Amino acid sequence: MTSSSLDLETQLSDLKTNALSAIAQTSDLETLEQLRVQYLGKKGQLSQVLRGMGKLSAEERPRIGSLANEVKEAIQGAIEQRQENLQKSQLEAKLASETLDVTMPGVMRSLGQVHPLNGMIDKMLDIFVGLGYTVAEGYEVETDYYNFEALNTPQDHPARDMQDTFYLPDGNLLRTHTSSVQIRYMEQHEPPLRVIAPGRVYRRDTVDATHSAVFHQLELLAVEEGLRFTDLRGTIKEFLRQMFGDDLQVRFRASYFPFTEPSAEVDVQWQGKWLEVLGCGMVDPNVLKAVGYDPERYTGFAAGLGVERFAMVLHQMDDIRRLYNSDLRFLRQFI
Ligand code: 2NL
Repeated sequence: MTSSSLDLETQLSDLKTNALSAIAQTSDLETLEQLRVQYLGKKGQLSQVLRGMGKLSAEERPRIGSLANEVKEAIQGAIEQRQENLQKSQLEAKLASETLDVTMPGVMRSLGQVHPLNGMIDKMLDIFVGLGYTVAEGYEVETDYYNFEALNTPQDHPARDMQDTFYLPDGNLLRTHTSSVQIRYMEQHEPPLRVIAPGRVYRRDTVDATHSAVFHQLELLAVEEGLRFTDLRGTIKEFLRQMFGDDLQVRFRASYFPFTEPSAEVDVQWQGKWLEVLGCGMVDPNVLKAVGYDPERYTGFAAGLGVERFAMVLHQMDDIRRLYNSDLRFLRQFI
């Protein structure tokens, strides 16, 4: 054995001892990687020692070679082992610091609620959809024709009084009822039809506890061969029964509307008093003619109601303005 082979043996054994001790003392993955480069890298300590192998004799070379291999594998193995341990303890530390208490209450979001007016409209739509009606919507700005003319209300009619309507500079107006929606619907469809039109309408009214210049209406319309006043009566009674409850007393009083003939106003017996809740009638033949229907073949019935009035009666409200000024202390009562 030559001195240089002994020398290399010692160097390799020292290298191994130092490396293993340094690896064992490492407490983070970054330093561990630095050690790998330092010992096993291309310019690392092991490569440097192996450079000395050139001086060895042919017999010594394989022995030192396999020794070097052993040292390399030992260091490699130690690094991998350490790496695994460090990764594992890092993960454990992370998990420990991020523990999640799945039994903790969540972050509550307040959901908001349906406004009593919309709640009332929803309830009405549900009832009429149950009776086979289709919901239709239209424009709040209307032409004179769709708001009045087609509804048997010509220019000189008392209901056309300037006082009753908001006119726009271009001659259009803010609709005073949702009947215009139904006129447009009839123009687009052939009987038989059942349609309801809910929506915002405008009247030139002075605002007080029971009047508003902007309010909500719901109108219904049915056109078919052979429809009679009893069909209207049965429909209205069923609607009111579902709104106010079973065993409701309902009264039809003769009345007048330009677009229906005959016409009636309907009262219900409520908390000991007769209360007017809606207007209705058989569609005037002139209205059917205006949309191109043959009034000899088809008859129709229609009704209109103010949604605010129903909300006020059913929720016992004393002032219509409470429905518009968004006071949550008031609105929260109607969940
Ligand atoms: C009321 C009365 C009513 C109608 C609305 C109507 C619609 C068409 C044809 C015929 Cl397209 N009539 N609507 C009929 C009778 C009464 O409303 O007091 N509303 C608040």
